[in-house]
Amino acid sequence: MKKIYSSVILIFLTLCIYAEDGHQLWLRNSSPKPVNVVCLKNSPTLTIAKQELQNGWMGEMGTSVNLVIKADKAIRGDGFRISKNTIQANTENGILYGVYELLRRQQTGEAIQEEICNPSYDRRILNHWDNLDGSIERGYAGQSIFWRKGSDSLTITETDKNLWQEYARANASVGINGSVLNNVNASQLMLTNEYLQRVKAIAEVLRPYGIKTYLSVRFSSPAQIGGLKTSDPLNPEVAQWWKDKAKEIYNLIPDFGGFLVKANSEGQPGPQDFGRTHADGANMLADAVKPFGGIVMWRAFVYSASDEDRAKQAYLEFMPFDGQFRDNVIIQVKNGPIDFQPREPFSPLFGAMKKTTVMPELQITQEYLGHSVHLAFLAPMWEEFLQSDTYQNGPGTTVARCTDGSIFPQKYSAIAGVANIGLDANWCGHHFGQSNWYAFGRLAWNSSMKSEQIADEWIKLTFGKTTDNKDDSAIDWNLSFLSPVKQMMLDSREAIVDFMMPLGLHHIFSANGHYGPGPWWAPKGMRKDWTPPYYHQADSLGIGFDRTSSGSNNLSQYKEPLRSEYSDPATCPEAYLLWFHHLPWDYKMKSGRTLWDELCYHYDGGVQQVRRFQQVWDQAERFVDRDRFVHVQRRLRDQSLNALEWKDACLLHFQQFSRKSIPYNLERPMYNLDYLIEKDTKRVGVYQH
Ligand code: GCW
Repeated sequence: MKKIYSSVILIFLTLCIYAEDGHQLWLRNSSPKPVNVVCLKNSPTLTIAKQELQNGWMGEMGTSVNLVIKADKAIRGDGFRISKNTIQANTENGILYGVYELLRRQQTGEAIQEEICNPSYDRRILNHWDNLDGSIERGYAGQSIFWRKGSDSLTITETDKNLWQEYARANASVGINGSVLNNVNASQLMLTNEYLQRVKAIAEVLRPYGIKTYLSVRFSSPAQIGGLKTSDPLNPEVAQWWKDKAKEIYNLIPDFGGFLVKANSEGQPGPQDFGRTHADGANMLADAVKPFGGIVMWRAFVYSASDEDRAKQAYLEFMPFDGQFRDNVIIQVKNGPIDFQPREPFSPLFGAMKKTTVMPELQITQEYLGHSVHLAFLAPMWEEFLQSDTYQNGPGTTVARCTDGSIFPQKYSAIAGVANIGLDANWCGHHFGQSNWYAFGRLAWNSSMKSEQIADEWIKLTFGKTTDNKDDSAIDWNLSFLSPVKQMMLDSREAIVDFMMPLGLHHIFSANGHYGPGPWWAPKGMRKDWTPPYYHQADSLGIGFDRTSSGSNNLSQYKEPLRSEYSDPATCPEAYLLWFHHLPWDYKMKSGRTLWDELCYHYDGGVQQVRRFQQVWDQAERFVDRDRFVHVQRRLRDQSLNALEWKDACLLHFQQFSRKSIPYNLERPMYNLDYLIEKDTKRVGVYQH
């Protein structure tokens, strides 16, 4: 009997050790040592800071840690000065960030010497594309954590509050200090009092963690819910309606951040519906929130069905208004000029708008990078973007420096990421999707961080083991787990570029959810710029979009020397070649291969790379708990299959134009094109999520 009991206990303990559903994210530390925290002030935020230290201290046992709020000119905004046993900051939030930094360093074994850490951007904001019925646009991790449908949709439960608190804590631990709670395709209901009451409740949970709440607003709200005849921004009653609404919101949420607006874009209402401009619309809203210290983030994601190259349109629409926006308006610009593709050059608006505050918008959710199926670590993509040189004020005018306030005078600095969070136990669908939430926070805090460092931290925090322990098992862990898994993460985005759309190809997705390939997809009557052939332009002569002066001349929107460098195929980086050029199939590449052969090598290389990722992960089995191991293993298998579909679909489709054979040393196609097209049309298989 005794024996049975002990085996039951053993099984139970084993299950406890092994049952990791990922809900703890990178905050898994559970064996703290005693610590004595000294802080002369008290507040909800400081209480959290103290508790975090007590619950997570891994430094010397019994140390006294001082939390000191004291003005210091070298510390900016919510920055902090950190040392082994003191955190000093100008603000309470700064103390909290310092605490998380100290704990992170203890856990990862990183050195702690006295140093000041200041944030790159003042506002580090998540954009949730969450609808009020609980669904999430481009969300792949379940329903919304904020909204739900049904008769109890507005009831606030303890479960809701606990989840919001966990969410707030995770954000604060990486420095995120803002959340836009609803989709940019906004419902007018968002601004009704019953929904605002729920916003108030959410804001109350987020506040002690230093997070401001923002809302996306629908421009036609005055007419739709305010009983007005129009929503014309120059109509005084409309302006007054927004002022009153702002007042109502600030009464409920005194530290409310402001509005995010998608206007006259993809069917959303906006000032142009009334013959007014983006500046008219944004300024009217800015005036409404100004007395309360609010901001308006006005999106530049606009493109009409005109014949103009889509990549040029945002620049054409917004540049004429440079300098005409109020100082509390920020123009929110997606990293690339089209739409969150696996690789895009930076949008030419960065650095070009010199008299207007501009903020980058990144997409954390993997709309175009394999949803929650593919393993895609996005820090390398964001690093590439933030460090891109715009040359707008001479060499070194990187996107990061154009937007963080170090070059242009600006009252605010901000960066946004479209969240990948939902009700799934592990928050992000894919366990590795968490690394992108983490990476966004880290880069928003310090835009010059290297992807390698971010991956290193994240793996250590998420999959265990500290490095200060130099015994054999730690060495083994570093060599056999940390290194290969880190390399896999660092290579993962490029692998996706290779098997989906290498050499500057873009937007050749099936319309079917932006997951699988669809280079052929062009139904009659469809808007041209919503079909892949518009982007790849494959014909018997070659492939690619000519954006030089002989084509759409999108390159005229970039500053020299980039314009000339990119205009000449010989000096244009090959990663952007077909983004800017239409080239013959036998164009000679740097490798000496023809363009066609090079394309084949990239597609094949991407597929082979995912198969190597499978090998890396399978060898990682002994270091990972069962649940998370199997979860990632299955997804890598699906990714491998999807990669093969991409390769076969694209090469077989383009081959109809190139009429060249796939180099014989490469793996042969395994699918028939007809099958893949039919599969796409019928929406079957892995396309469903
Ligand atoms: O990437 C596209 C998406 C839309 C999204 C839009 C936008 C919220 O496919 O789902 O709408 O961009 O950014 O507004």
